[in-house]
Amino acid sequence: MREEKITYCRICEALCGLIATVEDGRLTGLRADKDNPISKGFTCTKGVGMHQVVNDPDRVTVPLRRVGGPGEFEPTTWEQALADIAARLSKTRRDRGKDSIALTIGNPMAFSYSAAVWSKGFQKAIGTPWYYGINSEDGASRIAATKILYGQCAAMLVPDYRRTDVLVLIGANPWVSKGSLFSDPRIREHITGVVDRGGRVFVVDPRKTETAKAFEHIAIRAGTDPWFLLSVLHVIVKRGLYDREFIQNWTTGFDEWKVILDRFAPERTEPVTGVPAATVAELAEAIGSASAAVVYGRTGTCTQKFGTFVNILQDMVNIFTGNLQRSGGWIVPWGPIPMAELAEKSKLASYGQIHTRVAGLPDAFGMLPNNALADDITTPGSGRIRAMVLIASNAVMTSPDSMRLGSALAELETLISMDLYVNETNRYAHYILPVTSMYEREDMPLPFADKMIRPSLQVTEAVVEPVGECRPEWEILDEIARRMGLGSADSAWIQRQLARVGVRVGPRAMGDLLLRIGKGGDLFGLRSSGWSWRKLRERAPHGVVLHEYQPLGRLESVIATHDHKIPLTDPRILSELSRVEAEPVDRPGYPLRLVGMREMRSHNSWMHNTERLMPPSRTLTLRISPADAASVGLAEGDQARVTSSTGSVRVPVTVTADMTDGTVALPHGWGHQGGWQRANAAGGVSSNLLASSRPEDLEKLAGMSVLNGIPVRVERAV
Ligand SMILES: Nc1nc2c(c(=O)[nH]1)N[C@H]1C(S)=C(S)[C@@H](COP(=O)(O)OP(=O)(O)OC[C@H]3O[C@@H](n4cnc5c(=O)[nH]c(N)nc54)[C@H](O)[C@@H]3O)O[C@H]1N2
Ligand SMILES: Nc1nc2c(c(=O)[nH]1)N[C@H]1C(S)=C(S)[C@@H](COP(=O)(O)OP(=O)(O)OC[C@H]3O[C@@H](n4cnc5c(=O)[nH]c(N)nc54)[C@H](O)[C@@H]3O)O[C@H]1N2
Ligand code: SF4
Ligand SMILES: [Mo]
Repeated sequence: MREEKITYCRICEALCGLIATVEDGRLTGLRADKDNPISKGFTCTKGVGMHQVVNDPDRVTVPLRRVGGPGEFEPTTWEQALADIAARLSKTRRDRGKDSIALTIGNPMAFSYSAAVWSKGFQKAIGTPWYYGINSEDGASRIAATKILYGQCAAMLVPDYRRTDVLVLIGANPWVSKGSLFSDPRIREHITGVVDRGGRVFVVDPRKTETAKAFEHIAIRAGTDPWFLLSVLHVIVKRGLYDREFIQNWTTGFDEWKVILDRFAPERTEPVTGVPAATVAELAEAIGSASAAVVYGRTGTCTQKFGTFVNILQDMVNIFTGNLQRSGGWIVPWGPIPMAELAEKSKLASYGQIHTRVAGLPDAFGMLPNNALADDITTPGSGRIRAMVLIASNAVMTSPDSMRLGSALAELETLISMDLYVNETNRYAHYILPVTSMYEREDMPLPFADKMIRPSLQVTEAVVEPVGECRPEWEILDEIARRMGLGSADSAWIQRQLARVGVRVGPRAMGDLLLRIGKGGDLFGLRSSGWSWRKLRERAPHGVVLHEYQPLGRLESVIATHDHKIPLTDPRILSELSRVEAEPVDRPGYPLRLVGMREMRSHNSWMHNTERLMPPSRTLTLRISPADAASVGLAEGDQARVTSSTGSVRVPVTVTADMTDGTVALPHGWGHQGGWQRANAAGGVSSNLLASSRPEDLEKLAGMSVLNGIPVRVERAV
């Protein structure tokens, strides 16, 4: 039997609508859903190729138990696995304390509403403070910057580029990434729309990226964004392009900044950043004279040495020019589901509420940095991690200093993983439990509900039955907690409230409830225009757009500091400024700077095992400028040796004028040694062998890993 089912993609934040073809219960194809009003027929090659992951013969579809060295597994039964896991975790918890068990969460968890909520519940049930994840390689600095400036990080801001005149993309490549920390499957059309309306789009990036090629590229030396943005602010202030009234009403410390910015004339920073003073002035003038402008940065500015400070400076450009919470500016979006309120109530919207044991690094949104894991596992003392549950994580590939983390994981008494594959991280696990993929589970875009450029709603049912013996993460977590005698893993805030009144709910009932009580909800019949899960499935199976443009909430709700003013001279901001001013520009022995690069056919480390995305012709190369290549005698295809203070890798080069002199780029997530045969055969190296997890090398305010702007040396490999 052949059926077509309406669903949506959950690989990246665009959440594109898809039509799944199911033949005799098997997912055989995925294509764009032209009737989806949010994505209107857009998809990418990964989205429509995901059925090859679902049906991948290398996928883990039965529980696996380690029987030898790392990566040596044999199949076992659920009963055996669950009984032994519960016994081992119970013993560790009893003998060594609740804080001897940690959870480590990977990126795909954000896309499963049930797993995201139940993982927090499991943490609560165990009673451990240790919940690690990839925020430190992603957006912890964005969270920290938001908290420092606005006194809250529950409601994150997004660029309202559909109504702006000037958009500045700094450290983001949405033509490939499809945007992040907001959802917009029509991002290309919408950003192109800025220019169509007569506006301008600037792309500040050390590489002439796919996005930069489409707009005005400002080539910058990697890691020098603080100097660049300080100069943009300098010109804005010197030329009186700031919004006096806004600054007066909503900030403190502007006068101090006027004095500070005197030191950052563009002529002074040009030798550091490589950006001509005239370009800085032109950009500042464009932003300052536009009726609406917005600066948006992403991983390129988040995961660098001054990541939080750079995010603050980006916001300061938006703030100085009065573009905060203004149409076409930097805004808190309208959300149909009360996610910000929930995050606030459940104390999830935190920064620096808890700290890692050894290096004392702060949490961001309740998540501790992965880069602290190796020390927190290997350093003796109370609270040392002895057992760990990995959910959708490939930290060894995606966090810095892969080798150090791998050997630390090998020391754990118990390591459990829930994943689609045997990857480079869970090869050290004692058990790998098979989980349902996105097409074997129902879903709603809970964490993204308040980050939509066009506020919308969509839900999906599972389109096929679980492959093999796969189970959803939430059920597994619940069952382990139950067998450990801890009740269940449904102890997230909302569920605890319901449990108090005697209602125990699974994910579906919880999701429906959140939907119905939100601004887009039917309030259980009180609001006839509102939605419930059932009504969405019946009347809007392709999804529904609730607002074509963002309704703007009040500024008071964005700026939640005690006086409702943005503290521009918070001591943390000023201490980072001092560090920037003391920073030596050149690192002896490491003349170049390494940055990352996302590719259309990769998704971090986990989509390298299908024929569609990894044809035999595809290889990993280092991108280098013609001048830098010539200076060390490298020609196209030659093998280079790239060396940082942490590690050294050998990789062939692509010589390209897309690279700014002084910066080289290497995609991450390659160099596989897992159970994925095609990925292993594709070769390459992990760029994170070059990144440091030494505490002194991390970003100061959020503990970010420095993945962009790593000082390196490139030579001809012998
Ligand atoms: N050098 C460098 N490193 C980086 C980055 C960079 O730009 N440069 N980017 C960073 C960023 S932004 C991120 S988000 C991280 C990602 O880091 P991770 O989340 O650690 O890595 P992924 O490659 O996304 O792999 C996630 C794992 O989840 C599994 N998986 C997929 N779907 C599911 C599912 O539905 N359930 C379960 N249980 N498992 C699933 C996959 O098989 C894979 O093993 O990488 C970071 N690392
Ligand atoms: N195809 C694909 N799409 C993805 C992903 C993927 O792996 N593949 N991953 C998803 C995830 S998890 C995330 S978080 C998002 C990330 O979304 P983005 O951040 O938009 O993605 P990147 O391509 O990493 O863009 C970062 C850009 O910063 C630039 N850059 C590096 N260093 C510097 C610097 O020092 N200064 C400046 N100004 N720029 C710098 C890089 O050259 C790069 O172009 O993408 C998501 N989408
Ligand atoms: S852009 Fe993202 S959400 Fe859309 S199909 Fe591609 S991977 Fe899926
Ligand atoms: Mo990410």
